[in-house]
Amino acid sequence: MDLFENMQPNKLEIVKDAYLLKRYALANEKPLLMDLAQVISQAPLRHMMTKMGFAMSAAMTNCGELGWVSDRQGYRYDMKDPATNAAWPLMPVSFQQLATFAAAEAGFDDFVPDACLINQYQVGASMGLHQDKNELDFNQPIVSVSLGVPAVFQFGGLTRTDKTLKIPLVHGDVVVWGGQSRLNFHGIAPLKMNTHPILGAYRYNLTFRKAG
Ligand SMILES: O=C(O)CCC(=O)C(=O)O
Repeated sequence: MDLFENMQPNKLEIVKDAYLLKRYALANEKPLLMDLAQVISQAPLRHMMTKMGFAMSAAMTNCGELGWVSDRQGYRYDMKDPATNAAWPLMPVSFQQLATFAAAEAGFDDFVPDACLINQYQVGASMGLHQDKNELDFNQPIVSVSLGVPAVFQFGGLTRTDKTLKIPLVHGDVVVWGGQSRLNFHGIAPLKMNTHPILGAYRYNLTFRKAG
């Protein structure tokens, strides 16, 4: 049976308080992609280290007041890019607006993110199941934008071993979760080889959070 049977075509409820907004980011695609390139040129993508000393599979950078970083000391938000000791690039207006509007579309009004983590996946790259728990206020939702080649988003429950739903994501899709699903485990299955006409062999993900 289709996971999203009997739903509106563009706004699909994944579980309570979690929505997939199909192709939602395409309305403002051009500025979004230009701003993405600009942010990456200011704060280049890099493979951060885990606490255990392994390089993360996705390459990452950030924009906004706070950036998510990982190194041998663990995960945290930092106002500065540890590679340069400079502030992260400002969050572009196209990013802010997309996050705020998408959150409202999913029922979370007045979301103003202060952190945008940018993940770049190449073929084979993945993100293991995890919870987003470094933020101060779990009443704030998470807005996650997919760009580039398709991927499979895994969305589970409140424990790591809960069954996960497998949600195919394509360029422009936005997933928003909060409320009862704010702390659900989620991840990305290894990226399959593919090519996007603008972004090439890569998938980019923008994850917006109110971290501080
Ligand atoms: O790439 C994605 O769609 C998910 C990213 C994610 O879960 C994260 O950055 O915490």
